[in-house]
Amino acid sequence: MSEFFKGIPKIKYEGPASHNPMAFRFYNPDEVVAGKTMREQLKFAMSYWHTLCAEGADMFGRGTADKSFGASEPMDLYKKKAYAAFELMEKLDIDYFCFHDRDIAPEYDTLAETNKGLDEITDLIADLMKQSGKKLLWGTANCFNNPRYMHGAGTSCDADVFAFAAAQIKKAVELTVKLGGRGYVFWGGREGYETLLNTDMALEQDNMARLMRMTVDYARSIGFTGDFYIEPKPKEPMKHQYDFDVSTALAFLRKYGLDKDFKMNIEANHATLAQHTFQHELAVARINGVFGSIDANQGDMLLGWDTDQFPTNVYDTTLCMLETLRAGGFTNGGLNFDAKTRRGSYEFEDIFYSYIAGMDAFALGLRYADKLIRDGRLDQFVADRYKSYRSGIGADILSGKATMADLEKYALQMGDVKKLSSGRQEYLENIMNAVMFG
Ligand code: XUL
Ligand code: CO
Repeated sequence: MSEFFKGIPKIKYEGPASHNPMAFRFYNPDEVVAGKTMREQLKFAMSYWHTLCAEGADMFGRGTADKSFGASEPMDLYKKKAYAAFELMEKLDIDYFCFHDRDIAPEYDTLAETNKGLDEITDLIADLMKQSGKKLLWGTANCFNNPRYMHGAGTSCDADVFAFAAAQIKKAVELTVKLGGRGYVFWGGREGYETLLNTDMALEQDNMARLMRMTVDYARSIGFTGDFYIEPKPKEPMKHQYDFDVSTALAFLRKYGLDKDFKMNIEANHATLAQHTFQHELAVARINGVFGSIDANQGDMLLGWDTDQFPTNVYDTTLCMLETLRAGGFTNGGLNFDAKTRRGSYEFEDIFYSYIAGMDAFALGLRYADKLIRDGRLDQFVADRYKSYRSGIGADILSGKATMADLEKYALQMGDVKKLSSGRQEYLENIMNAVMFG
């Protein structure tokens, strides 16, 4: 197969002093950080949709980047995308990829014809995976792009649409298993509403859960042992999406008994759209045992939509990796760059610069998170802050020994709370800077 990214070499680690734009300065795949190689800690994945498909179109203009790869007819185009995908992963030293069904093969007029195309392309992808050793992090079905999903997929008011979505997801699960994927994602792109005036919210949510339960049961029956993920997002494209944030998605999973099979796939820009920090969403998942995988990107705080930029903010990547290390690292999950080059960054080189920037930003984040943990001052501060629960009345509260009456007696004796400790936020923020830049 011909080379698609001509003139771009295999990207190697050259260290912080390097001025070579086609090199890593901080990502050194085989260096051990926090007990594992950076490659194992970070588990970078390429997003098939942004990388091979998105051409930079926005609401006001068509695409600026040409991703036709010199192809003239649909199947040829998607075969070329597959070859290009593996060339890109090889050159960037990325071990994993993620895809939607509609990213990898054309959608024809009938489901049968579309599925035939998927079979052919996944045979090719399976071969390329075997040759290269690249792995599938997760697969998913695109149940939001086609007009049939205008009212939702699993939450559509039309049972025919529910059936079609189920058939599409069944196939996507089969392909995920065929390619050895360790995860399957549900992102409810149209699972929400524009107005409650036309919406039966109770039925829609019950149906969404039904579809997930059917998917889990079917996937387990064909040997899928990986994780299912919900990817929370509060809005866009819908005014309100049911999987609003981690807390909301978790309540949904628990209500329908899906919490044993599902974890979260947390995306930075979705967190900020929900008015949370990325770290908040990761922490909520971690403390509730549903930390799964990450869609790595960043938003623009001056804009109110999902800009899916490549992540370069090192404070955010550091706090993300801090939560990831605290969660014990990734098991089936990893860091998928759900990110696209800006519309003006339209050349193939820009895709490489973007991935290099994102990978280096996360490599720095991992290095700094490890330093912060080894430094120990942040963790020690938090442990000390709650020390009143380790003895006396605090210990009695935690053990359940103290009753309301006991606490009243204690409070009456105290008269009032004497002295509180300072939260020391600025002191802690400065410790973070000292550890990162010291
Ligand atoms: C959309 C988004 C999706 C999911 C997979 O905002 O993040 O690309 O990651 O469907
Ligand atoms: Co995403």
